[in-house]
Amino acid sequence: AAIPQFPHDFLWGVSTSAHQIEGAADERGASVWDAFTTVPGNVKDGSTAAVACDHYHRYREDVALIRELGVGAYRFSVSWPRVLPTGSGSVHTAGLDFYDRLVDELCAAGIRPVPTLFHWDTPLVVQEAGGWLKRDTAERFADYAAVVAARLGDRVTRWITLNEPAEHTLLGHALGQHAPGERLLFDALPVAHHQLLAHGLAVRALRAAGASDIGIANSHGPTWPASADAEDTAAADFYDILLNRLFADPLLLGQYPDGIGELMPSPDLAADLRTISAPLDWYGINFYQPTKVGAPLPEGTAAEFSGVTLPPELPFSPREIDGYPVTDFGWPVVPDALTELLTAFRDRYGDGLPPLVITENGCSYEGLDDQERIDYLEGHLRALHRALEAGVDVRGYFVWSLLDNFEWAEGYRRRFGLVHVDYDTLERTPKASYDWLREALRAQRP
Ligand code: GCO
Repeated sequence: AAIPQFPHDFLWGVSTSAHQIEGAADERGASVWDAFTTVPGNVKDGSTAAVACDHYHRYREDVALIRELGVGAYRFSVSWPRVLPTGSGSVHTAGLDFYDRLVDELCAAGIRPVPTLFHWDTPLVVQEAGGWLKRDTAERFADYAAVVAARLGDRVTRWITLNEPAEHTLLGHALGQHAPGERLLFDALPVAHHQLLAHGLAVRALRAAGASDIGIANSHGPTWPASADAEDTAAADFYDILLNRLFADPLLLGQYPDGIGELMPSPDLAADLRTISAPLDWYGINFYQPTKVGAPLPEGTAAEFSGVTLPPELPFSPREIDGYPVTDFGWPVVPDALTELLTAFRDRYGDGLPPLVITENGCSYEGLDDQERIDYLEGHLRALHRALEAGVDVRGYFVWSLLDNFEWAEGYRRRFGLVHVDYDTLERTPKASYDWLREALRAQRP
């Protein structure tokens, strides 16, 4: 079955990230993920992204795959340590040249390049100087944004500053299950503030370079209380603040959720919030699943969800969402939650909400004949269309991901690609979902 008719100027795309697909780690500066993956146990299959999909050398073939798919845009990320090996100072020319060639290849194929400037691969030198716990990193990031915009800004108009600062804060700094492996719990909150500040300063740098189409991509999902009991609804509300509002409120309302602001390290919080809430041209949402949350489990056991183990010290505990199919990753498939999320965003942020773009949506399943991925994508596109019909202003949709790739702490075990990658031969093979999406897009009226 085809998918509903979307507006004729709806932006269709696919998403990837540098560390997850590029490889060629020996041709760039080190990042926190290179260091993290060398520590035994950090990556469940013991792998690293030193080679990954070798996109760095095979990008022409991958651009051809994007072109044949028929999407109009490609969201990738620029590796900060590939452009500035120590995070600042001298530019690694060969690194910046790679993105120059990639953008030219995309433009020649009639595909709009949509670079994300930060997708978790902080230069290791920046991390060793304090990383996102240090305010100065926000300034370094803005300088890096200016370097990239100066080189690519004549062909790139649509920019994304950060990818999922919420997950990078939670997994990378509060729980230590992602790079840089800090287990700070609530002492990780400054990481949120400094990423938001970096975003605001980068917006300023991009506008100074002439950019006129700027967004951010953050992970969001509805948080459902485990029960109507007060302690469960309070826990779900708290998780909603940490996952959703901690970032969206400063960006879209210019204020932190109640009680959070005074926890943030800032010489002048009001001034920082003015920088953070610089007007956006659109807001990107990465959506995968809803989360069910309740009060901490009585026995205080750590609770596992979507591959993440939350320690008993946190004032909430995730709960299984049963009654729905689950992906190979154990993530529940609940398309209606996307409609719920988007209408809730519209209701919460009202006029403060710029146009939305789904910057990531996808699922992990094995196999080339991936009917489950077709069902997942079709279900979520129908749910997205219901949000459009309810009046939510959504302008685009990007599938995570073009290629099977390095799935962070899971290594290569989780396959999110429309295209299969054989990691021994690096051969790409389009899956059934690739063919399905290509036909579905052809059926969209121009
Ligand atoms: C992100 C995401 C991706 C993941 C995808 C599946 O940060 O945008 O984490 O990098 O690969 O969400 O988990």
